[in-house]
Amino acid sequence: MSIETNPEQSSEMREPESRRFGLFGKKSSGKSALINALLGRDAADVSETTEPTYQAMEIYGIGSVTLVDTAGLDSTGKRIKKTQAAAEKLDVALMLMANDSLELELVWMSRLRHNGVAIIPVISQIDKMPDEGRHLAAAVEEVTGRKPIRVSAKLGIGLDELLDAMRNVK
Ligand SMILES: Nc1nc2c(ncn2[C@@H]2O[C@H](COP(=O)(O)OP(=O)(O)OP(=O)(O)O)[C@@H](O)[C@H]2O)c(=O)[nH]1
Ligand SMILES: [Mg+2]
Repeated sequence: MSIETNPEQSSEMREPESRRFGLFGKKSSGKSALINALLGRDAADVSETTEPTYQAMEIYGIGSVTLVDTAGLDSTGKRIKKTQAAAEKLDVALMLMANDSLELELVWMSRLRHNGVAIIPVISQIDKMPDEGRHLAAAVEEVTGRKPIRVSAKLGIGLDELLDAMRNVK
């Protein structure tokens, strides 16, 4: 058995007990920026994610977690296949939504749930929205029955609430 000596290091390896959180959303929905905001440093590539990347972090109350950054849900070919493969090895999915076209997100949420993955719906980039994402959050809640967490990776809004949700997810 191999042991990860530096949990801060980006790695595909993980401690056996670490929970896996995958970040999903269309291209440019802010997945990598949110990972960086959660980690408090520039760890994920904010230009383009071609395949799943793995970052370890400690969350008080959970311990070590692995954040899996994925290619956009609107990717095609090899990229989306890798995202599909990554989705099968997750405990929790953060589903990022930054606009009101939600078809792909809804399909993926249903697929993930079917595979036993818990879902945390997230409205991202709320600093860009005139009402800070309230309307979009209400629409998502109406369709999914879940109240999304509204975040801005840029301004650091909603991160504590998101960490709470990550801590408390069943
Ligand atoms: N204003 C604002 N811009 C953001 C926020 N989050 C991300 N961005 C910007 O939006 C663009 C896309 O962000 P990324 O984090 O790269 O998005 P992504 O979902 O990882 O994109 P892909 O890896 O291509 O799928 C970048 O220019 C970010 O700087 C945010 O909360 N507010
Ligand atoms: Mg990215």
